[in-house]
Amino acid sequence: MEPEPASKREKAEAAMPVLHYFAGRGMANPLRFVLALAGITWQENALRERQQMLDLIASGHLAPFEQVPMLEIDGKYLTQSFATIKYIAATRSLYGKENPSVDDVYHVDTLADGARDFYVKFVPLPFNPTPETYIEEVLKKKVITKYLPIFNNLLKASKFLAGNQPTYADAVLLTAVEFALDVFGADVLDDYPHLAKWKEAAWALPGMAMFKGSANHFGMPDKQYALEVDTALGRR
Ligand SMILES: N[C@@H](CCC(=O)N[C@@H](CS)C(=O)NCC(=O)O)C(=O)O
Repeated sequence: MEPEPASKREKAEAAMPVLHYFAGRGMANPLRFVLALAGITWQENALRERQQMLDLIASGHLAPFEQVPMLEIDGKYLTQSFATIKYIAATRSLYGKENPSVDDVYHVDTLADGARDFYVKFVPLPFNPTPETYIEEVLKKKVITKYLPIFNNLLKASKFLAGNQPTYADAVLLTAVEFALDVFGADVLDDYPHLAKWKEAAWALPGMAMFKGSANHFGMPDKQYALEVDTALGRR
């Protein structure tokens, strides 16, 4: 096969979305899962040093809140992870219907916001000085017991959260369920058969299956990840 002309290749590379974040789950993971569901391939710009964060702030692309994740896509610089997720969902048809009504959008957004609330409870774990206590007192007693029964019930009547078509809410929930499984082990879903079945179906979706084996899919955050976040944010 003829090699692609440099200009064409450069253009394709330039068009590949870039996610600016740390090399780990954190606030970017729901967005990663939604990108995967949309079938989007992206590059990670892993922030490890303070200067990288300062350069991003200086570029103006983190305005107005000067926070990451920031996603470069469609010639735009998008910040605020859930505003970005909703942009992807709207532009890549992740509301489960071709022309969702305002009520359809509201319904899917509600489910995704609940899944986000579930997910964000795991985010502080690598920074907690007493993680075992946080797991026992917060995650086990308050978080798992609240969200797993709710999502299991929601999945009784349909294959995916908002019906028989996947939506971006499924991708957000999968981010949280993956974290719960990593912390508590496979048994955590033993009493939640609809959720367990849904999890298999969600991972089997075309974009998700490919993402799962890729370098953009991060495992449990470790001490090195926490160190890099603290360094890049100037907290140490
Ligand atoms: N609501 C924001 C929160 C993002 C956030 O808290 N980012 C942190 C890193 S995980 C950050 O950039 N902190 C720097 C700062 O707030 O100055 C989102 O969902 O994107």
